[in-house]
Amino acid sequence: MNVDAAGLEREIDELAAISSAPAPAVTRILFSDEDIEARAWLRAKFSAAGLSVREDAVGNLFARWPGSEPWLPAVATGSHTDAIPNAGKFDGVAGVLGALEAVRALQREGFRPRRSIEIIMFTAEEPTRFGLGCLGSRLLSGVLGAAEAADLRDAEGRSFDGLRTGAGCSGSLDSVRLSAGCYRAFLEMHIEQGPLLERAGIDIGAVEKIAAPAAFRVRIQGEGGHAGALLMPARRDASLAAAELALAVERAALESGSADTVGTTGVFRIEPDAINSVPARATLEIDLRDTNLATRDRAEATIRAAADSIAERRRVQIGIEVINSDAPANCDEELVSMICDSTAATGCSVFRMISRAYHDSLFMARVCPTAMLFIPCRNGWSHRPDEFASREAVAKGATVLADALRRLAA
Ligand code: HGY
Ligand code: MN
Ligand code: MN
Repeated sequence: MNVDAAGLEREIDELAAISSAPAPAVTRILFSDEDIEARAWLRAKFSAAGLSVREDAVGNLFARWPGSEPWLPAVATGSHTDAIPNAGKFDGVAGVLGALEAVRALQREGFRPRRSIEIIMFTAEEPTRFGLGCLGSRLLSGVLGAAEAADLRDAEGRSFDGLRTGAGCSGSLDSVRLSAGCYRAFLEMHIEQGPLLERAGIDIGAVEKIAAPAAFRVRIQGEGGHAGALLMPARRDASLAAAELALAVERAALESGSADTVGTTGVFRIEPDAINSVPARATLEIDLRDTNLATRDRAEATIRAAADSIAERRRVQIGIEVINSDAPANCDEELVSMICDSTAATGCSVFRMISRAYHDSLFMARVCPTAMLFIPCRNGWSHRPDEFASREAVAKGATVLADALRRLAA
């Protein structure tokens, strides 16, 4: 299998340049000008490879290599190309362009698929725009309904419908959901976003399970006042209640009894945000994950209990809204072992592992048999401009993916 490692590296760099942040950072927010430009760039790449491209009502892109028996459920692969602010150039992109190069490598060697092979670029994997991640794959899998999606608004109050039609998407949201049995399998190649593969010197991670993400928006209402004249006993400072709650999130994760529980207060806003004004309001967004649902639910209950006691002690109101609360996904064992076979067939080392980040695979696992293959990234860094995967690591991932696609589509 001859993957064009240099060409793939060039394409990753070309796509990284379509960003609202200066290099080496990549920012490509859903339905932004950069996202729209990146979609056009990708469409051209898919067409140049002879794939037939279609886009659904929310901007999921499908690039199909028709098989000789096109009526059979296709083999799907892909990932996302949107990027959170000041991210890196491999998250998601490695799985979309790696899939494209895997298809081109199979074309170059004269492979003729019996089942069609379809590359999917999922819209909105990142939660940046609407606060909810995996919008495209949630709608494809039916986890998110059309009515809920239509209600989504971004921080400026712009509606999902307004933004998607502005980005050139058309069609009803009801038309997005995939029919059961539409795909034989779905494989996603992705950087690990953790340090295990690099530390162990292993080429490929065969993902067995994808951790369950939950996210909460917390609004805290205290009472503001003059920083000089309002004496301490009379204060109901929302920012201090928020600070205590953020520490409670950390404690709940550390004391859950499992190393797999992670809690992050990634958004922490206070108002009026002025040095000489006692904060009246605070907004937090909390990300809580675990590979085990019951352990995550217990951690959530601990955080809620902490919020109740903080609210009482500090005489503030604390409202907790669930943004999402998803179950973990098990990858399909037949596909996981097939990925291991493909690593052996291509001279790559492999070990089985868990994905602690969520991916579109979390939802595609509800549509069809699904598995992921990870490639190492430097120090496990991700969601930061110095995110890096070597040309060799990306090429090995594309090679193993190509071998797996050939097995599934033959
Ligand atoms: O947050 C995540 O796990 C993914 O990178 N969106
Ligand atoms: Mn990401
Ligand atoms: Mn990703």
